[in-house]
Amino acid sequence: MPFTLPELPFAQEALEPFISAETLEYHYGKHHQAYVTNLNKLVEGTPDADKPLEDIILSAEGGLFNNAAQVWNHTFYWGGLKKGVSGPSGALADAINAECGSVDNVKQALAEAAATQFGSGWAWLVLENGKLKVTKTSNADLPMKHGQTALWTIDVWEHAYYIDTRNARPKYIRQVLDHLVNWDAVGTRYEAAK
Ligand code: MN3
Repeated sequence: MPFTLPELPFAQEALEPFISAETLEYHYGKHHQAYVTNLNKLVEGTPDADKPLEDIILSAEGGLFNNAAQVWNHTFYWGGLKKGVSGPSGALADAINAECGSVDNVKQALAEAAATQFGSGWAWLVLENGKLKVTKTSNADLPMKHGQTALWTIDVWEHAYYIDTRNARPKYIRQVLDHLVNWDAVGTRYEAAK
């Protein structure tokens, strides 16, 4: 069965004014869709056509890996965004305070990783050997290729922010970290992974 573009977990206007509906029209409707379309072309008629997405990501290289990983990365990115979630709670909040000192420290580390990722890529909050860690990856690369469990990500490809903040990547990063982190989703992911 072909891979399909998962539905966005929010309305296209839901993240405004920080991420516009126009950005989502292109980023979700064109870019994410293109990765799905390309992935389907690459696996058609091959044994990968019937494999789960994560199996393809873990075994593939080159164009197949890039498209499969980008399908996963974008679905994961959307799932971590929501306007108006005040902050982490429960076990995630406890772990952040114990391991990182404060939520602000985590946000600062994510902002730095996202701003200093040279060229296209992603910054991540991951779980590695049971501990929280902030990382960054280039292009389509992602934590599962490195034995880590992703908890949250921010897309720093130019297509993620150029419509809204033009060349000002740090402004996009700051707005996402201050207003759009779905800490409830991060908490659920943490509970499932720890
Ligand atoms: Mn993107």
